[in-house]
Amino acid sequence: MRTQLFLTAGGLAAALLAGPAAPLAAATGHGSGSGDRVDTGLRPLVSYHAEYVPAGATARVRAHYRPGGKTLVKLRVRGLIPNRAYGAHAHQKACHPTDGAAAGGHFQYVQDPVQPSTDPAYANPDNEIWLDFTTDARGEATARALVDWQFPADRRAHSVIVHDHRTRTGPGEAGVAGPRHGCLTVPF
Ligand SMILES: [Cu+2]
Repeated sequence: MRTQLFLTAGGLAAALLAGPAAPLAAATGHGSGSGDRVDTGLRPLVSYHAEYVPAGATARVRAHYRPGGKTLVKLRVRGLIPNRAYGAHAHQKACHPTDGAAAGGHFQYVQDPVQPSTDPAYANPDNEIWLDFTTDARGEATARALVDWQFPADRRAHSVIVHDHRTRTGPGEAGVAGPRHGCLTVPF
């Protein structure tokens, strides 16, 4: 099964388009033993930049692993800068108290052999979990991501990182959203 992850771009597209019915998905599952839902509750965001993620900012992440094989992730934030756009994604590792880089790269369902990944064939909102948002006048926002897959049993995301700006999508810059300002560890 694993070898099917390393395909040409055409094969990759076919594997992604084939969705949950494809053999690729047969080896996947949320597998954490914690049921089909995750809910962090509203928790303090780890801040790496007090200007953009002020003290007292909070976030809540919920994930629902649907029976059909899709994953729905919802993000709610409070206490951020009003009327401001941020980028946000699910990242590979848990939050470090002071080092935003320690959360690693974005979780990718099909992994780009070239890391850090800026190839739109891999760094896109179908293969990663993107949760970009714009805050309202109170500094609050919600975002949701729906993907056609679930975390493999042996490989999953562990955090949501809040970035400086909206996520770019062009070749050579796909997935880029600027400095890491905040983080919430999520037991996906
Ligand atoms: Cu990110």
